[in-house]
Amino acid sequence: MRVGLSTLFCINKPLKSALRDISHLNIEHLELVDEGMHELDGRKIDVIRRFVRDEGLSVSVHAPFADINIASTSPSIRNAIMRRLKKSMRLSAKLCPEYWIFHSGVRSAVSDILPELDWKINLDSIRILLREARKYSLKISVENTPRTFPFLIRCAEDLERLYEQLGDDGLELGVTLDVGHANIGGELDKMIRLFHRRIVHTHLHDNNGDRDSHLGIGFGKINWPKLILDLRSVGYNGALVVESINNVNESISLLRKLIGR
Ligand SMILES: [Mn+2]
Repeated sequence: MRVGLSTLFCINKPLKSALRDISHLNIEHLELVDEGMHELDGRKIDVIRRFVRDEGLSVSVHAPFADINIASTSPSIRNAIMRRLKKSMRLSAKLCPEYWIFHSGVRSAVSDILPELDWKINLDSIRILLREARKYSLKISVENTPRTFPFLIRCAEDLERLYEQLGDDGLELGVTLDVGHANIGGELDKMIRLFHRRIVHTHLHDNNGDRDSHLGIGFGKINWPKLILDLRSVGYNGALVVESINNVNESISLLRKLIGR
């Protein structure tokens, strides 16, 4: 397992100065968030490529997520969203990331009147993303989202349904276990038990089980020593990506201690 860090906490800072700050931290993996001031373009890709080479880091990319709904029931809006995601994939592929991580679609104001339509569109969109990823040999992964938002894939049951319906296509789709999100649903143990064969990547942040507060590791109620033991016992050997908004330093130190680095 490697200690990683998401740029989520610094997407309000210009990329170059954010990377300068990150270079002082003791990490082995970097997750770039394709959002805010770090929205990917050719120039930023060159900067990132140089940085991760010089620092000897492995890389992942978090897909755009603000205003993104792959289950949008409006064809024109969904087209724009899919174009934005395809652009992210095309640019991300140049970084040879371990994974490109995305969120499921979201229920909308018409979901109650048109039941199942958003789920069907969500499934179609995931198939399109998988096809696009194949073009670039890019590996992609879907993240479990918090119960406090109307996402379509939030809990183990949603993921089971997704994989059941994806059939063979599902073999190419990994799961990013977001530990904080799973904790809100009280499903951390269940997620690991049911999906450890599919979990290829993780996001780590803390909370008190009530809302998606993205606290530093050890600043909420998650039992971190147990989590590390559980991940170890299922043979997880991917990145542990700190995705807190505050206390990034403390989170990295605690995590290093927990995995014995
Ligand atoms: Mn996450």
